[in-house]
Amino acid sequence: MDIKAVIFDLDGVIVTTDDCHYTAWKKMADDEGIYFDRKINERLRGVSRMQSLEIVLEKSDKAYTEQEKLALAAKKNAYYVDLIQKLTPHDVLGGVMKNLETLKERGIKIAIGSSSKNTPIILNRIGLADYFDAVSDGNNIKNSKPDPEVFLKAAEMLNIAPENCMIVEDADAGIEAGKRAGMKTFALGNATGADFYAKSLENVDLYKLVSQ
Ligand code: B16
Ligand code: MG
Repeated sequence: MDIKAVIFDLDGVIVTTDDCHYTAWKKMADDEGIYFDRKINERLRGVSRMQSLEIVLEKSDKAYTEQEKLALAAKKNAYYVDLIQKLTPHDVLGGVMKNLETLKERGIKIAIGSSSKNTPIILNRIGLADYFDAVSDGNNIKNSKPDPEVFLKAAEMLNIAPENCMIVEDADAGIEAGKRAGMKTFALGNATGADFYAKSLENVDLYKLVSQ
């Protein structure tokens, strides 16, 4: 493999914000009397805020106007932003810092490729705001995962060809995006269909893998 950069998804890979997303959607759905559970929440991983809302509303009989939908998404986001204020560097997932440090030391570029518009807040809270060589997120893309745009933008920012990049993802939508971008893919947790897989980054040496 000739990997020169590793692009990390944020929610569910670097930090445990996936649970904050669940709690915030659940609260919004309960307010509206809409059924929502963790199984439905799995379908929201890596998917944009408005597309996530459409999935949540599948369980509702009410026809919401565009304006009402925007208000519901804003309400969920307010709950979510409130929850992520409590994040600290301790919430960075196991094995992440060790891998980031080794890749950096050995000259492999590291980037964020996240669908989230809250990426800057999260990186600030966990003390990694200036740590990555590039940050591509929900604020600079038109199409969210499984579209490859967020990863292609990250590669462009790094000035590295897509075939020399590997993405690390916890969502099927993200793995599909990485494949469509022409990159190597590493799946974590419940994500499937990737070139490589691990339950978490705890016992993984990404540098060793990419330098093979
Ligand atoms: P926001 P990732 C994604 O982040 C989340 O997995 C997904 O659940 C969320 O809907 C999306 O970000 C948008 O987030 O509402 O904060 O803009 O996994 O691509 O880092
Ligand atoms: Mg994710």
